[in-house]
Amino acid sequence: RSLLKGLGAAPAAVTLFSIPRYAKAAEITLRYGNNLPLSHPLNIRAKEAADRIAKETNGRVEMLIFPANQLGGDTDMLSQVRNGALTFFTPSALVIATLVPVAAINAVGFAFKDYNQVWAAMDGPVGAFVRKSIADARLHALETMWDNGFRQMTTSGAPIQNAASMKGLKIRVPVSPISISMFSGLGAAPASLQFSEVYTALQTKVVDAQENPLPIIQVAKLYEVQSSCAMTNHIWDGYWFIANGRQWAGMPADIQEIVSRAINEAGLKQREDIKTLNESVQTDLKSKGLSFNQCDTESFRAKLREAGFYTEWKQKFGPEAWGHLESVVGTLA
Ligand code: X2X
Repeated sequence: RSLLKGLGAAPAAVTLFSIPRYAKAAEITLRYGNNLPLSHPLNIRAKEAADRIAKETNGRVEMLIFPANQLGGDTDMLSQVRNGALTFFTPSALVIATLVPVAAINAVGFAFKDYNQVWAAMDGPVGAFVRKSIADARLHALETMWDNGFRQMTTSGAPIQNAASMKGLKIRVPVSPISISMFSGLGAAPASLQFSEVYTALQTKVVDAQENPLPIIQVAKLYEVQSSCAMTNHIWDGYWFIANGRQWAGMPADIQEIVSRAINEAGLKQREDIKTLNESVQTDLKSKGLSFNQCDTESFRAKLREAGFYTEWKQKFGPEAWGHLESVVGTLA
C-alpha cells in the first residue's frame, strides 16, 4: 500500500527535475528511501551522489531518491530494503537496531564527549564491528556513516531542567529499544513512534515532548509544536547507508566502486554540513520562537546509573562491542 503511494506523483517530480538526460536508458536503477525532508543535508548530498553516479557511469546507473517517508515510515523502509523493494535505506542507528541490536551501541546515553570521539569510534572499531553485524543480517552497510547529530530534548510543557523534570513526561522516541530503556530509566513515559508521525503526535498532544538533533527540529518544523529545548546532548545518532545484500552483491565490481565512492564522499560532506549548521541553527530556532535552556546533565547520568541502565546495556551489547566503545570514550560502566 505505502509502496504504491511512493510510486505516485511526488517521487516522479523528484526524478524529472533532478536527473540529467543520458543517451541511453539506465541499465541499473537503484531505489533509495529515507525519512527526512528534502531540505536536510542528507537529501542534498544524496542528490549530489545520485548525479555523480549517473555521470560516472554515463547514465548506465540511476539512483532514484524517495525522501520524506514517501514509501512509508522507518519500519516499512527497513522491510523494503530487506526484501529488495528498496536498494538503499538510511536508517538511524537507533532504528536498524530493531534488526541488528548492537547497532544501538552509539546511542548509550552520554557516551560521547564530542565529535572527535564520535568519528574515532564510528570510523574506527565500533563502526567496523557494527558493519560486520549488519552484514550478518544480509544487508551491506557502506563505510561512511552519515550524521544525524547529538539529540536534544524539546517539550511543549514546562522546560526540562534536570532528571526530575522527566518524571511521567510523555515523550516520543524512535522505534528503538535503547531509547525506551533510557527514558524509562529516567522516569519518563516514552512512546515509540516512527518519525513520519512525530509532528502530528506533538500537535495533537498525544505526546508532549520529543528528542532530536537541532537540524531535524529545524527542517521538520518541530518548533511550531514545541516551546522549549533543553541542550542535553544525551545521545549521538547517525545514519547507516545500507543496501539490500543481494542487490549489492549482484552489482558489477566497477559499479560497486563508483557507487560506494560517490555515497561515502557525499557522506563526508554531509557531516561538514551538519557541523556548519550546528553553528547557526540555535539562533534560527530562537527566532522561530523556540526557547533554549541549559540542563543539569549530571543528574541524568546519576539517574541512569541508579536505574542500572549502563550495566544492563553493557551486558546486552556484550564485552567485545562495549570494549570497542570504551577504547575510544573511556570507562562507562
Ligand atoms: O526519528 C527520528 O527521531 C530521527 C529523524 O532522528 C531518526 O531518524 C531516528
